[in-house]
Amino acid sequence: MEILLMYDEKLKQRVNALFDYALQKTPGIPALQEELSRCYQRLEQPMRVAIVGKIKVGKSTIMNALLEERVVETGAVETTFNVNWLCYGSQRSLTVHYKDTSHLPEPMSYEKLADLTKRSEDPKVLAYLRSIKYIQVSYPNNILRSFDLIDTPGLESIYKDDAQNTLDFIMQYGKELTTVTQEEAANADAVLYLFSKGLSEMDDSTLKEFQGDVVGRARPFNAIGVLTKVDANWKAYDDPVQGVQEITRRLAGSQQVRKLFYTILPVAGLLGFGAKTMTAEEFQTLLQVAELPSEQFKRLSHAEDRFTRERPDVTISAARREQLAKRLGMYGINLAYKIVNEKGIREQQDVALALYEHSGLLQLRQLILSHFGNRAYLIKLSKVLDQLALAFIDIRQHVHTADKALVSDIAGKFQMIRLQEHAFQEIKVLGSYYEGKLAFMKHEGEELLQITGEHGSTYHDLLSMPINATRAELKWAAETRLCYWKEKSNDFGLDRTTLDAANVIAHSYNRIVYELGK
Ligand SMILES: Nc1nc2c(ncn2[C@@H]2O[C@H](COP(=O)(O)OP(=O)(O)O)[C@@H](O)[C@H]2O)c(=O)[nH]1
Ligand SMILES: [Mg+2]
Repeated sequence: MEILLMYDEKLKQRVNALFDYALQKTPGIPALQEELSRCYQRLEQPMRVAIVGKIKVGKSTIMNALLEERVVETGAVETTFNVNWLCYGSQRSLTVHYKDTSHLPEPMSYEKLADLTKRSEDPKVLAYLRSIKYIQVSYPNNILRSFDLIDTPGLESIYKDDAQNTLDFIMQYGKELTTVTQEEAANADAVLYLFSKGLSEMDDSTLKEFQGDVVGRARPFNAIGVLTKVDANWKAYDDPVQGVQEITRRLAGSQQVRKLFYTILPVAGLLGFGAKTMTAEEFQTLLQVAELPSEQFKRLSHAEDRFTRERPDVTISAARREQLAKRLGMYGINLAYKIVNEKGIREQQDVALALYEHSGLLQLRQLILSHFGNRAYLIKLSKVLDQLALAFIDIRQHVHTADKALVSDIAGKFQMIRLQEHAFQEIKVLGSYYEGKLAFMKHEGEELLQITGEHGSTYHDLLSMPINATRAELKWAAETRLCYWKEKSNDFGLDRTTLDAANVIAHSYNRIVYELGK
């Protein structure tokens, strides 16, 4: 009994019929045929989620953390020189796509990936790397069954403490990489925007960096903000992910953010990735560290350079300590010390799980899957309709006078989908809600998310009913909510936008009542 699936199916049928009609009517307009075919195919392909943010903010680390294995390179600025486009495949493989489209895409062995993403000093290699548009990587990883993940080089940025080679690199390639990243963000169906800030810098001006071109096209329903590297605040908070939540919640509630992002989540990406991929050797080092007397550990673990220094009084080699710091960060090491010594947890799997739980990654992963995953078709369709609308204007200008009316007719029919389909009305209401324009109570806002499929698309999910609820019980629940929202849509003390929104929600319930009554 999958209701949204069913509505999605109906919507899909209508959209497909329109594409078939448009293709059949326009054999004499090649530019239109090409655009229509491209968009038609696009709807059949997986949703594309791009990871965007400044260079070195931790994009590739989050990407690997979501995949729960090391697929893309992380680290020095030079490591993310190209766009990595990951999609599901039963075997690991890669294909290089070039900027010059006359150069056909070229399959290569997966092992080439690291070389293809690292910048080289050799001018010949460098010229070759710059000729690449993106690297498509097929990989057998479960999350890629839900959507493609696109790792971007990042936006130009300079940090006070950047090393000279980083500054040189950014001076030389920053603009180029910024352009590439912006293009990917614009082409993706949905985007994760990463940013990282010190506590003292976390105010509304934080969001200035998001106002430019990059998020020009972000809509709350297809964009999530991620505050990463929050482990840097481990001295201010016992649990930094939880600690900064107060700040991210406040930010997420501000008018400015509600227009851009669905929400903002705090994450310690490095810790999440390290916990998921900890090796037996790293765990052994961790257990040895946990055996250090508390006073000595405190002195050592205060800062990374102290922790990793050569020390005659510590038997664990500096190299192994350094490896641990690189993989878990000082917060991760301090947390693991507590987990082992205070909670008495000593199994690798259990320690890793406890660390992961403090990274905020589980919440991010679940949000991406529910928020993007459950609305995939609609998010893709929305993007396609936007692109088509632009293409129609351009094509109409260039066709013979005799064909202009035909192009307009088809453009109009596509436009009607957005205007008529209830799912788009729901998205419009979601938009108003995110922008804070609706006079809704808290539970009403939650209900809006529920009924638009945030938590799943079965009747039970939409109505928030227990799994064993009967058809009659579901229908009764839908009728009750229908009454509630109808009444609200007639409350003339409310503003027009809120009344319209209540009407749309009432209609959402009405559809369920109708389907269940069949
Ligand atoms: N402490 C800490 N370091 C991180 C975190 N995420 C990434 N890093 C480090 O920041 C550097 C840049 O990360 P990377 O993922 O390559 O950034 P990208 O350029 O945005 O892809 C690497 O040295 C990472 O180990 C984090 O959550 N905490
Ligand atoms: Mg990167």
